[in-house]
Amino acid sequence: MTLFDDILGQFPPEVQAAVRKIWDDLGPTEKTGFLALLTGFPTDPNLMRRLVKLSTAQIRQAFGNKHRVVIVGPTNVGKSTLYNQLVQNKHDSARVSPLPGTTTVNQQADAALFTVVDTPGADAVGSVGEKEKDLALAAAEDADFLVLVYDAIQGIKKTEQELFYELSDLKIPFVVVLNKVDLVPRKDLQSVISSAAVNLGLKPDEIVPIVAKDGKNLGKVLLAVAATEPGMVAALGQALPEFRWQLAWQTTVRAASISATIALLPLPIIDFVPLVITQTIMVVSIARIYSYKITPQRASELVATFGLGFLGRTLFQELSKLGGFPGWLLSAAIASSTTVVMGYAAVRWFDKGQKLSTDAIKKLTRVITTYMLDTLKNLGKRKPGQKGLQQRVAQSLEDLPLAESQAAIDREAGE
Ligand SMILES: Nc1nc2c(ncn2[C@@H]2O[C@H](COP(=O)(O)OP(=O)(O)OP(=O)(O)O)[C@@H](O)[C@H]2O)c(=O)[nH]1
Ligand SMILES: [Mg+2]
Repeated sequence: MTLFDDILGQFPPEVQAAVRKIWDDLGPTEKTGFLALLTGFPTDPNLMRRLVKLSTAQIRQAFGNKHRVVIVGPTNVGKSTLYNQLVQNKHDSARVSPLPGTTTVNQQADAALFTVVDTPGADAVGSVGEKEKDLALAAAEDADFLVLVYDAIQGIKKTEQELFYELSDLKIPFVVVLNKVDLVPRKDLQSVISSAAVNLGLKPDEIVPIVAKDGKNLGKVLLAVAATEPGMVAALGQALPEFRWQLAWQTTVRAASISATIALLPLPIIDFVPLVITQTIMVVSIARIYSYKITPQRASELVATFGLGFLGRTLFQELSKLGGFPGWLLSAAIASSTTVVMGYAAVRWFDKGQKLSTDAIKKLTRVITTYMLDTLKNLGKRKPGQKGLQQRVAQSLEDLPLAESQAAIDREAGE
């Protein structure tokens, strides 16, 4: 048995297949680095299991290689228009027209690692458009991710509903977008979205309103892809440089919320070993978003050079002296804030080749720790559950005003 099989055997059964698949796709240097990372996990098997379970999505993001996004939906809803927005090369553009049935065959275009597929309308009733529907469904079955497009004016009726069930039965991650919202009067938009959601059995915030014609909210579509399918994040970042910061931020938030829950594990207060692993995987992911080649070993060296583990311990000691906060809350706030700063430092490094100054690191860590303590303190005195804490931390970080743009956080860091 190889070392890898040995380690894999300790993973929870539900993640073994996913990890095996990732493993098979890795090159030799990545394999060595990945093993080195895994052997750094705590030796207590229960602890290790919990950590691996927490990090599976992250691992998929750092090492996964999925890249086929298929756009599907009824006829004339704007699928080809959306496709053209995603395609980088103008000569790959699809034909768009007000006439239903414009697209009759599947077509695909490459954008770096990222392949987008446009399909004909898939809402055939009876024999009209049957061939087109079959083509669209065949492409959908082969997808890593589906973008389901509907028309805000046409709404979701029986045919649209049936198509939705057919596609969601494929068990492929998807996002639902409601196109042409420019044609909906502003005051009606919320109710149009709500009724589409009701008809699809979704929550309103699971539907992304867009204007494919001018690209409005395209970023939200991509972030939805990244949120549901971590294996796609790197491909998205490489294909669409203008969304890198948002993707990196989303990656950071994911890692930071995992870091916070590590603080709930029965470890010696603020044990940074598992944190370093989470942060290393995050750094590998961010590197991939910026098309920067890095091995897991090199990433963990980088994590060490920023010295955030040390800073976290110091901060923990300082703040515990003040009293007023339970230990788990302090650890959670510090673990998440140091992870955020690490993520930002990684962005600066991969994006601009600049190392964040020690002062900037200290300042940002303090600001974000204070913010986290502030937003988490009303969780109460009782230790929250893992899921609850993870969600709260993610939500707080999504609301963090600093994170609106890279420029905003640059300013706060004084860089
Ligand atoms: N107002 C408005 N019109 C749009 C928008 N997106 C697409 N359209 C228009 O809707 C019509 C259909 O667009 P297509 O992109 O061809 O739609 P499709 O889903 O590919 O259509 P088929 O290939 O026929 O299934 C065209 O006239 C587009 O200009 C939008 O966001 N707002
Ligand atoms: Mg079309």
